[in-house]
Amino acid sequence: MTVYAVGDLQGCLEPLKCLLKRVSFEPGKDQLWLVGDLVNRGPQSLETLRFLYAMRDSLVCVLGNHDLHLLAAGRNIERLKKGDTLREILEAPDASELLDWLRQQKLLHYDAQRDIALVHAGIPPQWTLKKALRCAEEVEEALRDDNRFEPFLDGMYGNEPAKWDKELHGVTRLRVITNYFTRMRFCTAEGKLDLKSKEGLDSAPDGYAPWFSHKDRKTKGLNIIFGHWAALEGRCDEPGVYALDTGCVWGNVMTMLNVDTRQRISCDCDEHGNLAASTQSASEAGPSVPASR
Ligand SMILES: [Mn+2]
Repeated sequence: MTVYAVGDLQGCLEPLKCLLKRVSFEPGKDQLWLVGDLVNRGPQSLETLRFLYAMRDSLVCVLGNHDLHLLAAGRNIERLKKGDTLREILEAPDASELLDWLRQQKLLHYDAQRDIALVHAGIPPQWTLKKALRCAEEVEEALRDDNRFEPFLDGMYGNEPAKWDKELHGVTRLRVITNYFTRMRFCTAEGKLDLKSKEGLDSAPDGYAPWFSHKDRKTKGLNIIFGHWAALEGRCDEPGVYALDTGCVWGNVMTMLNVDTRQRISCDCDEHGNLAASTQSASEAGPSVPASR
């Protein structure tokens, strides 16, 4: 069995199919890890979700902010926004089956054998892995609980409080946890979030740094795969931390990491809709550039 992890799909199905083909992915034998943001903004959100659902036994999936937004829209808790491409899912005859599967997914996955974690945005610097897993479980339980699902979705939106406090309770507590795992980019060493800056490393507000670069980060030494931050273009200098969102939906490439060998490959669509692909050795940093460009 080989484990592959892929960056944010956002409804881009063809590049995903291209990558799976290139690694000769065998469902039932190999495993595909998804960093979340399976849908939205891209051209084939419904088809992507159906494709994944059909191979669900070969997947490990963590949820991203766009996936949670879809779940909220599916319960009429949040309206679709300009630029959302989720309506086709909500109006599909198999919508409830797809969304029921989605809400069973995790916020944080840890593979003990490989000592590697999978998360959409990141793990805040002040949390150990053990603490992070416990917090993720609190949200995962609310997602699966019919009585708590809608109150959670309703209370999930918002940037405050900006920082974790163990005394927090109810949906406020779940909101901070969810913001860490699904929306975080920059924070302070104590884990105070800035959710406004979305650009690259040089856009950090004073006193803030990328979640992974704080020197006292308690998950140092743990391998972590994350997505969400397209402006990093797949570059992350922190040892053992793998950035996989290479902005496929924004016209760039989709990146896949062989979790066992750490080799990266990527696929994109050129202007004629043909797929291009390239391979990069594990020692090179950053996303690979398609051979056609
Ligand atoms: Mn995201």
